[in-house]
Amino acid sequence: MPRLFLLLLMVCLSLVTPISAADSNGIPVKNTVANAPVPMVNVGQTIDAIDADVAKFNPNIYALNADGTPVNHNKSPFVEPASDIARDVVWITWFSSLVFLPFLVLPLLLLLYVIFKFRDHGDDRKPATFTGNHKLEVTWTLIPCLALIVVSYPTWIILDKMESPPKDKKDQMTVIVRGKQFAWDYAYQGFYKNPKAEIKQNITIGQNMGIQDPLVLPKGRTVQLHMTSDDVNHAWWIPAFGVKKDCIKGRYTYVWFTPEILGVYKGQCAELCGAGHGIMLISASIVTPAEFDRYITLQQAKDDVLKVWSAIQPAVGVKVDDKALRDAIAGYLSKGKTAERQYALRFWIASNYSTLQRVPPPKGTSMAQVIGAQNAADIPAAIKARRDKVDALLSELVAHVTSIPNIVAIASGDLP
Ligand SMILES: [Cu+2]
Repeated sequence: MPRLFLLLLMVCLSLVTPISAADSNGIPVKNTVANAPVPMVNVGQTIDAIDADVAKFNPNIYALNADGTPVNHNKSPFVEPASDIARDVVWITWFSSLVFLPFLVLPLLLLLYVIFKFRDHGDDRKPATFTGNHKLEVTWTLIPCLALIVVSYPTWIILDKMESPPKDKKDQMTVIVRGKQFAWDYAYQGFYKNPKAEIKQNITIGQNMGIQDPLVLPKGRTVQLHMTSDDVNHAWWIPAFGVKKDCIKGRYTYVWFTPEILGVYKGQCAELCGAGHGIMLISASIVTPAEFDRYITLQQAKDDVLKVWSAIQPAVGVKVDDKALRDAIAGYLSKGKTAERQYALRFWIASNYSTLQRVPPPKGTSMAQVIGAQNAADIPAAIKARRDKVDALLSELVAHVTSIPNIVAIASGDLP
């Protein structure tokens, strides 16, 4: 019997292949599904560069395809591991399961065998009366001990790795994560690649119109999340990244991982934290490094867009005041007219309209009334009309004041 155990143990070990099945960039060769472009249901809006950025930087995690399936589905680390840590966690889970599987299966088979073999055959045979077998007892104590040692060694290595971010900070970044009933704030702290630009790049995101902002991260750059809480205990958890950590008031916990696959990832607070715990959702969008640089540029112009947004999207039932809108856009441009800032204005208006459509309209009103449309079917056209209005005024005001050659390229959908 001990030989059988050993044999099975060896078979199990040989079944488990190393996790380093990766291409030359260290990216797993599987999971091509997640690299496919994420389709976006963005009713009525032309899928141009701006809308493509909105889908990446402000993905609608509630959006459904025409057949009712989610546009951005939940990704399991076992099917679509999306970080280095996730691949390690999945590997150690399968490895330990396979090592321990014989201890579940073999005693059951042995028990069944003994029950049938030595059952009462009705031939008056007496049961055996021997007790104890030291060799056997020592053997079946030692083999599980051996299995524990076999599993504990790689487990310890991975646990240690999860607690020890890579020492080379050159290609890393840090984000402070604050849990609060019932949302998350993210403060991008350090972009070690360019320390001089860090102060400029310090940005904080959280909620917009009550909708949780996603954590946007660049593919291939290690991120450290330092987590804390403003009130009760929460836990930040995105399964596909293989990380889950408690956020505790008054202290910092942390995780690190390197996102490896582009796409939108969904998670959830994993610590029962109150009445709104079930809707304390988490989302993350992994983008290319170039897209991430653009995201940071957009974030820096975000607050300046607020006045333009209030002018183009006044209170329910109030008409857009063209003069107020023109003044707001002129005010925005007075702080800078670069192609990036013009693009940022157009992006945030599109992004805010995408968010607005996810927010339930105030009681007694409809989404059509909020947008200023005749009826539900008219909503996309009404939004497009307002976006066109901003674009037209932007072109007019920029051309009026100074010549910005890129405005033509931007208007035709090219990215700055
Ligand atoms: Cu919670």
